[in-house]
Amino acid sequence: MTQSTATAALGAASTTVVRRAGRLLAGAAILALAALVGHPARGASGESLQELMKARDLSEADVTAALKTYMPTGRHDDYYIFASGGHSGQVVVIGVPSMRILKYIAVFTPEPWQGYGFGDETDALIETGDRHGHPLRWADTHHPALSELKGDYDGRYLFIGDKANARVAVVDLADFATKQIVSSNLIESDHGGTFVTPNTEYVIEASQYPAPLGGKYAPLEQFNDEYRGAMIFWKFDRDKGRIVPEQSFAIELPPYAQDLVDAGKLASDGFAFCNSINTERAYGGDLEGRPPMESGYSQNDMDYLHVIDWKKAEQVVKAGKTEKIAGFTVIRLPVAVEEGLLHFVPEPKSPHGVDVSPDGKDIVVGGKLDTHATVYSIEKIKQLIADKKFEGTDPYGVPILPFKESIRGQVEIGLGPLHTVFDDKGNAYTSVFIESVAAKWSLKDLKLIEKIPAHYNIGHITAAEGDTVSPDGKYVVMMDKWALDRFAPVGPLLPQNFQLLDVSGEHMQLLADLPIPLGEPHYAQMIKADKLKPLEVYKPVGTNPLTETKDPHAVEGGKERIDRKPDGVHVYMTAIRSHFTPDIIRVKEGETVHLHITNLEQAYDATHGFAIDSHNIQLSLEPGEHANVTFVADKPGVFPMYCTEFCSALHLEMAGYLLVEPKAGGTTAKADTTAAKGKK
Ligand SMILES: [Cu+2]
Repeated sequence: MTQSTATAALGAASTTVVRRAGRLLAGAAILALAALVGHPARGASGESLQELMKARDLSEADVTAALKTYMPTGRHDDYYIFASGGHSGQVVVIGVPSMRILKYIAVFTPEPWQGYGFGDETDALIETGDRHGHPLRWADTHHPALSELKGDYDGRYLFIGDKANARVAVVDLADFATKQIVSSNLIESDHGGTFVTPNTEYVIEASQYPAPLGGKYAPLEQFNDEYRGAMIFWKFDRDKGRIVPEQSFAIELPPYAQDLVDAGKLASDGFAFCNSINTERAYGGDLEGRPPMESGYSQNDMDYLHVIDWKKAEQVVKAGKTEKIAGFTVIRLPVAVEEGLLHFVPEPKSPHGVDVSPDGKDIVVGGKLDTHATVYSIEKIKQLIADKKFEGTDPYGVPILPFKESIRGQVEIGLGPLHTVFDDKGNAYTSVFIESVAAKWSLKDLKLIEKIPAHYNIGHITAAEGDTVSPDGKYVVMMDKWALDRFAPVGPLLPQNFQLLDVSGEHMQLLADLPIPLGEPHYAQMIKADKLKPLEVYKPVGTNPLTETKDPHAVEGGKERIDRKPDGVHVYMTAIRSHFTPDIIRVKEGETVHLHITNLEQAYDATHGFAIDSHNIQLSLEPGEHANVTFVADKPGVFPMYCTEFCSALHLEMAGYLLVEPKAGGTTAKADTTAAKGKK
């Protein structure tokens, strides 16, 4: 047997092992599988599987996990995870089961590789997210939400919230690029964002820390009267793929520090559910004789689950029973009460996740300082509202439904339940922060089935299609806040850890750890890969990704030119392997330069970059893409420009010069040379 046929045979044998692994692995008898192949499987360097396992100190469970996650070169993952990138202001795209990072999507912050924030359009896009006149160049991306149709992910858009600055962004999954950033100027921070209604009619963003609505000032002593929360319903235009602020509205809420949200579906369609963590209305003051925020927030045994009838709210908006605050349409709190679109139900102490079951009948709440997952019944809640069976009202007149008559039951699952996701077999999976486990329990009987340890401090949890009306089961990912001892040490600031679980069998199995070294990836959603149909190239050539149409400045091959206009020098440039045309730009000191660059390539992955030294210019031009960048050539000098992607054998030669000639009276480089040679 020649070397190559032996390798081919080994490849075929490995494939057999993997296929059988999928069907037969009950107990992970890897050694027996190796024997099935006929001979012990051998690696390229000749070791048997047993020898490899011994040399690398791998257990059978390790090898099973490896077989379940290994992707031979060229094979694609079954799922995508879209995870918030935390402080980076980006989104992380991860393949499952391989747990390979596939992309960081630039959203709220400049990202040089994608040229995001370094050209006219993306720079302006980031600026649309500036607030109160302050440039914002960071974000705390928190909750990504995939667009839905009939309660299922449709693979078209992704929304992501910025907790720190109360902003929402829209990412188009055709090109994995950010298209829009909106903020209301109504609220100062959010946490309950983003969550979508079942047909993505609205993208929901709920405030977190109460403040006077609309960016006004009011002293903390007026907290109860002047400070407020709000839930914003951003209207989404599916055809245009953009949020329509003019058709969006908010509902004013008491200052209870609203937390996470989920939209009802099927049995609970038309409702939104939101937790609150500060019905105490504490506002800190540890140096002023009041309890600190943490204890002030956690004195009551119960907070309030907010039950919001958004379909009724839509009618109230249509009827014009709204006010404008900071230019935003708001249903004021007394109107919300009067119209019966806001009700409270007590919920266990300091809750976090509120999660609607796939059939929409149950709403699961985890109380961080409690040991239960509490399961509310939408049927009971609707009946209590219809019967006006309230146990009282809060200080703002909001009716409170009786706790015991609103719930279907509680499951004792451990200390610190946070967030719950679902599989296709009627099971729920709850992250349990203080105990540091993921708990699997039965939605039907409300019985705990099994726990698996997290390493360490599990926050959120995500499941394959787990927020939809039809979850897939198969995989659950634990998002751990701590990662000590999981990875090679990298100084005091460690990555966070995503841990992939196989939940297809009787017992949960830990398959893989993925360090996320970029920010606290708060939450994620997992979608079946074949639901996405990403673009390969921009068509037609000259497309501006933000407008998704041919840019008015798009440049055709052969029509490259430099035009001097009243507003400056317009350079119409093309990029194609391996040159820019024109490759020399001559301007005078102080002139404004408008670069219009089209990548003429139509080959998949034929990206060119474009950078100019010392001008903070770096573009990424995907095949067919057009970008514009404007700058003032305020310093005389010679500035090389070059392609920043290794695009071809002559990539280094894909370069040119920006020559900024000094104003009259200045000194040119040529003059310097001649002077030095004494020929002046
Ligand atoms: Cu290039």
